[in-house]
Amino acid sequence: MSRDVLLVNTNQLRPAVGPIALDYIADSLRERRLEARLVDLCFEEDPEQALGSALKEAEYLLVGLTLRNTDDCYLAGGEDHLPGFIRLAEVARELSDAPLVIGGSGYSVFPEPILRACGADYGIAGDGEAALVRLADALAGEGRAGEIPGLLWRENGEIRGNPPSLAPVSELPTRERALVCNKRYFDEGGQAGVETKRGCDRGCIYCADPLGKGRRVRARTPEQAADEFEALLAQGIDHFHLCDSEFNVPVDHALAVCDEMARRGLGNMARWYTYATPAGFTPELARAMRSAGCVGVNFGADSGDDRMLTALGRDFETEGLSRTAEACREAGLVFMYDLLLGGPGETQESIVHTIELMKRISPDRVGVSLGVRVYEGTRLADIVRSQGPLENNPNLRGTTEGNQALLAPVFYLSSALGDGAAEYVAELVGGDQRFFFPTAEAGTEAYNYSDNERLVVAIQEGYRGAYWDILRRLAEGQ
Ligand code: B12
Repeated sequence: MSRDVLLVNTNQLRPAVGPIALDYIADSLRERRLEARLVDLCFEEDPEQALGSALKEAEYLLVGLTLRNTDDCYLAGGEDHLPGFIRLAEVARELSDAPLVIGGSGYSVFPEPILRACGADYGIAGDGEAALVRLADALAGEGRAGEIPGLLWRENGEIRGNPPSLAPVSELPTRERALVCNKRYFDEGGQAGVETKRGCDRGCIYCADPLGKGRRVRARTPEQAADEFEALLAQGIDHFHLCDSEFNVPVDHALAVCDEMARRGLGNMARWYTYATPAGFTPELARAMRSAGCVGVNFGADSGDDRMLTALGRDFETEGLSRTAEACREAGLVFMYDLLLGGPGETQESIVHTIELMKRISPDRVGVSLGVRVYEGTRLADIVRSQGPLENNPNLRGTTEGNQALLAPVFYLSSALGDGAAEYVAELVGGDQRFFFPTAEAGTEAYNYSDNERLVVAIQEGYRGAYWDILRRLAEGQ
């Protein structure tokens, strides 16, 4: 029986973001003497044909498809990636008898409905490394599938599933990052991803991260994190984006990673960006991050109105936004505040407070999302359900008919804002260059990384780094 596993990257968005998940899974398969092969549809002109050829080339123990994004999660964008993914799963089904397994960050938000929709044999929700190895073993006749954490399977016409794994990630093997062509992603996507921890214990009412990654933070050791940077530096990559939900949760681990990187002199070689929370973002941490090579931080600020911060389940106040800004400026970090407007309780008044505060604090960039994607399993979904049937809910935009699982893109946009919410925000922003806000002239490309031609061209011309920072430099002529 074949011991080859075919891993398929189905994400074709531009700029190209590397499927680090498949690198990680390959490292775990290799440890068990299973061979991972990759078909990366991101770089294929004709994805269906490329998938078909790979399937015909060999026999596989299993075929694994990754689904990174179900949609662009952006009301102004409105792209749904699921139909394309389902089509690829159908092609795999038609052309191969190997068991078909799906996983990924997008998949893990809706494991049951997506498995139902795409006809695969198995799904793995959450962590994929150990689970896929155990499934491969079981399919090879060495062990049982029934108890694998995160596994979903079909039984008598029903879908059954186990809760996802919350096992420590420090026990996973060394990350060699050898399956994916990370250098090509760097050349065409401007950066490589690195994960120093998994999971988030914060209580934001809308966030999907804890669904896929767990509500407990599980960290790599600082040495493991630094080793992974070194593995990618050795491949000729020197700009990175962390794939942690929030780098500074918990702060102790963030400081320890920075110390280890600085100790190895990586601060002079690697330039990296990350997400972080303003809660507990101290001047000491900002300095340590800068010494470790961090150049830019994207903070999920959400709102500049204390009432809204509480409503969204955030654990900081607007005053924390001013302090965080000072800490970044002092340390020489470029920073962006991401806003999430339109959530439960949002009013024109709270939006005025927010935009005014942003203009006062003046982060290097402010990202504005209007409308909050609703995910099953979040407190926001509970709020939506408590407001009655989706179809009649005046606070919802997007697909409200026949979308009980919330799988098709659907967004919360407080009805208190009336019909002209986007125009209202645009007026308050007033064309201020620091704000990424889609307008009729600029289009959603102004701030949506899923198929963004401006970024693709800039990266071809040599720009590197976080996309918001590339867009900033483009606007400032740097
Ligand atoms: C970092 C990040 C970014 C960075 C990426 C930087 C980089 N170079 O990697 C940037 C800023 C570029 C970005 C952009 C976008 N992102 Co983003 N991003 C993240 C984040 C924080 C981490 C993703 C990651 O790499 N995690 C680490 C890897 C190892 O985890 P993983 O991919 O989930 O893989 C594990 C499992 O899922 C599983 N698995 C994965 N594949 C497979 C396959 C098989 C067969 C199996 C069995 C298992 C399996 O095993 C893996 C290892 O355990 C996540 C949220 C989160 N905390 O995960 C959002 C997230 C993935 N992003 C999201 C979105 C929406 C986007 C954008 C579309 C936003 C936009 N409109 O512009 C773009 C898309 C860009 C693109 N080209 O794809 C959403 C997707 C939600 C959804 N409904 O699908 C997420 C979940 C955030 C959220 N909560 O809303 N993103």
